[in-house]
Amino acid sequence: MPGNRRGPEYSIILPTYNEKDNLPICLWLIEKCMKDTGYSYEVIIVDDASPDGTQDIAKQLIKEFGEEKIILKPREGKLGLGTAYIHGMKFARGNFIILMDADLSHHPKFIPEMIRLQKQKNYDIITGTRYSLGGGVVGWDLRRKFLLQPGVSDLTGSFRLYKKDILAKLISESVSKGYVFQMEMMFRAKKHGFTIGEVPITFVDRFFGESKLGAQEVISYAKGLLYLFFTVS
Ligand SMILES: Nc1nc2c(ncn2[C@@H]2O[C@H](COP(=O)(O)OP(=O)(O)OP(=O)(O)O)[C@@H](O)[C@H]2O)c(=O)[nH]1
Ligand SMILES: [Mg+2]
Repeated sequence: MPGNRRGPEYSIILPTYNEKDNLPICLWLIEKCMKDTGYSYEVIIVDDASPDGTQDIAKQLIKEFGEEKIILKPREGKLGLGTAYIHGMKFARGNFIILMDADLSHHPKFIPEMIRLQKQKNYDIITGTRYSLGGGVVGWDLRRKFLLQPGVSDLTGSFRLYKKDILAKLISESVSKGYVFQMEMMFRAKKHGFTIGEVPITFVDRFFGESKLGAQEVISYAKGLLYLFFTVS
C-alpha cells in the first residue's frame, strides 16, 4: 500500500488494449455513476502497450480527474487479461475491487446496484449476470453463443465486484491467464463456499475498436475450460 493514507473504498480495475475511443466515455460514466453512490473510488488502468495510444489518452484523463482517482499501471506488452487483473490488484487501495471491461460492454450504471446488493447481505462477490431476467445479451455472434452456453448463472462474465481479500485468495490459487480467468474465479469461489450475489446486466457488444477474441484466444479459452473441468472439483 502506498503510504499510510486512507485509500478509496472501491478500486475499479480496467484492463485496456486499444481502447482509446472507449476509455474517456467509460471513465466519464464511472464518475457519474459513482458520484451518485457517494462512495470514494479509484480506477486502475492496466494498459498493455496499446499501439493506438490508449496510454496518452489515459494520461490526459489523469490530468482531468486527478491522480488520486485515475491510476495508470502499464505493462510492456500484451500479456493477457488474467494477469492484467493480478497486476492491477497489486496497486488497489480499496476494500472492494470491481473488475470490468473498458469497451463499454459493461455499463457503469450497474455498479451502484452491485454495491447496494453487496452491502445488503455482505456478499463476498457480486457478479453481473447476463442471463437472468432483466439482463440480456445484445449483438453476440454465434461463435461466442456456442462457446458460452447459457447457464443458471453467468460463470463467464467479467463484470464483478469482489471483497479484496476474497479476490486475493482466489488469485493466489488461480492458474488461468487469459479469458478463462474469471470463470476459474467462480469455480474456486463456489468450492470455498464464498457467497455470490447476482445483478442482472445488459451486455452490449463493442462498438469502437477491434475484437481481440481471435482464433488463438478461442482455442486457449477452450483448452482452459477443459483444464478447469478436470482440475477444480
Ligand atoms: N491489459 C490488457 N487488457 C486486455 C487484454 N485483452 C483484452 N483486454 C481488455 O480487456 C477487456 C475485455 O476484452 P475484450 O477484447 O473486450 O474481450 P471481449 O469482450 O471478450 O471481446 P470483444 O469485445 O469482442 O473484443 C477490454 O477492456 C480490453 O481492452 C490484454 O491482453 N491486456
Ligand atoms: Mg468486449
